[in-house]
Amino acid sequence: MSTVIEEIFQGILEGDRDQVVDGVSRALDSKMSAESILKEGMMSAMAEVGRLFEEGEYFVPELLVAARAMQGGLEILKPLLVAEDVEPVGKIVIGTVKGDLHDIGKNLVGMMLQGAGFEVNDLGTDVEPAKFVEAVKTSGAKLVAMSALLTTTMANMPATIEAFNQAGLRDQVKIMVGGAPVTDNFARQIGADGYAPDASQAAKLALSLAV
Ligand code: B1M
Repeated sequence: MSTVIEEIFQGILEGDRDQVVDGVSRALDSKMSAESILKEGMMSAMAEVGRLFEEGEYFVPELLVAARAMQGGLEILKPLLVAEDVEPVGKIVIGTVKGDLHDIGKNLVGMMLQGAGFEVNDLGTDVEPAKFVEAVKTSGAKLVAMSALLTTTMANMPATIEAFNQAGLRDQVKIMVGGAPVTDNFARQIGADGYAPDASQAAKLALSLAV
């Protein structure tokens, strides 16, 4: 691991937003790609934070400061991941399902979708099924992306699909799902139209569903 990547990694582990922001800026100055900074420095650090939490070394406050530091780095990378001045290829509604407050992965997916040319309507976190339906009605979006990070909140994915059924809109939208506990098999079981394991594959999937 290069020194600057190590600094970004440590900055996230220690919840030091300034160190992450500074490290990401310097890594970009030294011509590292946004993708490698994201993967090697930031996502690997978040995985380590999760491991430390699982082992009882970290608690929720450490998760929160790590997330804040990660968001600081993402703000700098965002312009490089998001395409500007391109004709939208379609509209997509995205959100983290009801009961779930995790938004870093969902935000990354949103950025990649924007990078792929989608107009993204981000509903945020803890999104009720009815709010997804309402957003599709008002925006006319043909695609919906749901994120869940907890095994307990995954159940709100089929509940949201059911809300589209109830509203008579299921045939008019393609629904894709993702997030750490979500699998391709789960996506099929709940009747989603697609599953993506990470943000760049989510953008590819959205493009294939949009045609
Ligand atoms: Co929480 N948390 N957390 N947490 N947290 C996890 C998810 C956990 C795995 C940690 C652990 O135990 N190892 C665990 C879940 C266990 C489980 O359900 N199996 C957990 C827990 C238990 C909890 C609480 C219950 C803790 C508590 O209160 N006791 C609590 C729940 C709160 C709630 O949501 N109601 C909680 C709270 C939090 C914070 C709020 C403190 C914070 C989130 C802050 C924020 O998001 N703004 C937090 C964090 C930071 C984590 C970990 C450490 C990191 C998550 C993250 O941002 N990863 C996480 C451990 C881990 O993931 N290893 C953990 C980086 C991100 C880039 O990856 O989100 O996976 P990810 O997104 C990826 C892919 O999954 C995919 O693409 C992304 C980029 O490649 N993807 C999609 C995501 N969404 C997609 C949608 C798509 C497609 C792909 O649509 C098509």
